[in-house]
Amino acid sequence: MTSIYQKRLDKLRHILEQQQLESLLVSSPENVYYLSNFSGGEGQLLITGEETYLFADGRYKEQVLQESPCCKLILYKKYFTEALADVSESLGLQETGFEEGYLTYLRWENLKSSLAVKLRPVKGFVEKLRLVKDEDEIALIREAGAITASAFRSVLGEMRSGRSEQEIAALLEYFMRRQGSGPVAFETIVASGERGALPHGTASQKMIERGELVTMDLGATYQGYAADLTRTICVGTISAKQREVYEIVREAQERGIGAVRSGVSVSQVDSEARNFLAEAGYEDYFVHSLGHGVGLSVHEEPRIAQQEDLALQPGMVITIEPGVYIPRWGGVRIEDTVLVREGGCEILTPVTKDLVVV
Ligand SMILES: [Mn+2]
Repeated sequence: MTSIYQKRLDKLRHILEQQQLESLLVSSPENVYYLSNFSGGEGQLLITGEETYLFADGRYKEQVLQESPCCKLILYKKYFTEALADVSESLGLQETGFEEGYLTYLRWENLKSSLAVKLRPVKGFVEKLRLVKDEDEIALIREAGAITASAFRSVLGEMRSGRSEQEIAALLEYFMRRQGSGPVAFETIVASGERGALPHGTASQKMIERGELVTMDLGATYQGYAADLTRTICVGTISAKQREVYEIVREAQERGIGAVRSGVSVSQVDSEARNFLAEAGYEDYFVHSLGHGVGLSVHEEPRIAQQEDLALQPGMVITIEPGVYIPRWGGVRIEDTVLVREGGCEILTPVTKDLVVV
């Protein structure tokens, strides 16, 4: 039986052939994990036409043997670049590609001085494969989404005025971890009252007060795969304006989700939500793109934005997250992680969108 890793490596080798590149050095920890199942974070892969070498230091020996039987382990004592030079020389390699976004200047200098091979910068080879998720990946993101949604529901019972944003963020992260999440996918956002006008208002010491909207943006991980969920709720009492803005953002989000299906361009999906906000007079308060891909990274390709030109495919996992941010007033954002299907999409972060007032 061919493992999923073998399948992914075969696809990557096909890209290397097309690019006439005989070997590739993979340095991004997410890409290493994607191709080899090695989760240690400090391994590097050298992929040739026939073999996959995993370079790691002694701390990871047992872990590599357990996680990555498909790779040839090269343990190095001191310098990765020296070990890589040895392997390259023994294989007689002429040229190696490297991921230009994941090599520090120092390592580049070391590689240049110790390697006899020609180095070619490449971009997006593995990311291109990661764009469409396979069934194994979808199952993991679905689990991350279920954990995230469950933690959100749990925190509603703990939400009240007089608690700080940080306290609520800590509870959200605790609920996620307790329900099986790995390290959370990003710093949890809890932004109440006027702070809700900050799209990325990470939790502060501010106390939550009655009559305030509270935006919570959270994401669990499951075996490395992330989910991303945002809801805005209200504490105590709600004003007519708060309700109005909420319902407009909700409608924009539902229109965005309604547009998601295989074959539709990402800019079209963005437009569905953006045009509705424009009709309602709130376009200037929607200051970011509609969404992004989710997988091993919480922000990855594709971007769901005006300037992008890409058609959705079944198996892509993206967020739909319109928001309205009004300075010195507050904000509302509603976000789901969804799986693109042929005729529509499946929501992977199942939480009510009815306005919750606690
Ligand atoms: Mn997001």
